[in-house]
Amino acid sequence: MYTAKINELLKQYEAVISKPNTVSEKFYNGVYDRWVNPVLTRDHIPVFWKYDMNPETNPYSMERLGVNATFNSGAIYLNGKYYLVVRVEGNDRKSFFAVAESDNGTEGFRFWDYPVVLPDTCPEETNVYDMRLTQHEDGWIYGVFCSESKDTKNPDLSAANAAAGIVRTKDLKTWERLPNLKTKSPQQRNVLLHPEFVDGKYAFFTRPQDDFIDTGSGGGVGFALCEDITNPEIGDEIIVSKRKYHTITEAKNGSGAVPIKTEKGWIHVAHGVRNTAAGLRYVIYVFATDLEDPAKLIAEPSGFFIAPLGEERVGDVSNVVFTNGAIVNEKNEVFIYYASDDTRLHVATTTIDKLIDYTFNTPSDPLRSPDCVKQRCDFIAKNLEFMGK
Ligand code: M1P
Repeated sequence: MYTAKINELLKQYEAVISKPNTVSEKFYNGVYDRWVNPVLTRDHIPVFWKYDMNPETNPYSMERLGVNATFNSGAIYLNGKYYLVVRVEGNDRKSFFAVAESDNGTEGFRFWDYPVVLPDTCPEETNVYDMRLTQHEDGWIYGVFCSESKDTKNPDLSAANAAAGIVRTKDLKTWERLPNLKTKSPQQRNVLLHPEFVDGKYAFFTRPQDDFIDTGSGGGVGFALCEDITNPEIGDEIIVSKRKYHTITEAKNGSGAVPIKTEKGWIHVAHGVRNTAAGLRYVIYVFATDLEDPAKLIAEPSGFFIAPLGEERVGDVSNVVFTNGAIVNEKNEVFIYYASDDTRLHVATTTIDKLIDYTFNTPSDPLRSPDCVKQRCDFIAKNLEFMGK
């Protein structure tokens, strides 16, 4: 029925999907485990998404519609299964969303037969990416993503506008598109919907930015309330996690996974960006906000939580790790899905207890070298005393 080559590709695909994953023994920090294999790569894309399977119309078994990358994924746990809404990027550079499903969250992710078909309600929209999935207490699952359009007012061919697109679903199959979020800031990316009402209103974590790439006057991760999700608009944004000079968030930062509710506060796994001679470096960091007032920062451990390591350092956009999805299961195990280099998707696992310990017992950044030295000396001194030296 198929050519020999297509049969071989189908076998290779099944081998990729069924490859077992294990915790990496090369990496230890006590905070989380890294896993040896990425959970999704472009090799996880079904053969029939790329190849015309019919030998009559594809006698050379030629790839017709290639896929370049599978990365930044929203994540949700439903009925004991782990679902990712993945950013899939075709060879044509356009991204789209596709659902991949696994029984255990660390291996065996298989894409559903068709990608997500979003209602095409925005004629100017050219690209969509980085969906955050929120299981909201109103009963809907919301997907908030970047809706990118050409900036037609700017003669620069690369000039673009980023806005927060919003969809909702009950089953990840049928999606209702709501209007894009209206905000005072010229552009928005990395926006997510908080899972609970705050003062009876919908609450968004935002990332105000003046420009498509540069956040400019945008001071960091923002927060604002919204009266009506079907006509979504926010007013002034309070900056919750600030960009700071000479830190991992100096150039920009942005929300990542939907905040994780714990007994001590909402834990956010976000990203921070700094500039280097080799270009931007993206790392993942953590902060926590108050249970009663989710706009109030209550902890921000110093430095990065996850930085690109080993093979994670090289890809289409090197020196990048990025997250927009995490899952907590009924055993309080935490699965943080993070992509490296806009190329592939990995998982890091930990537990709620460890995440709380990390978030609330890691010292904060003293912001200046002399104070960092003092912080480390105090730490060493306590250890030496404990060690009897
Ligand atoms: O290329 C790295 C990341 O760049 C953007 O993130 P930010 O808005 O913080 O700059 C996003 O486009 C993201 O998808 C991408 O991974």
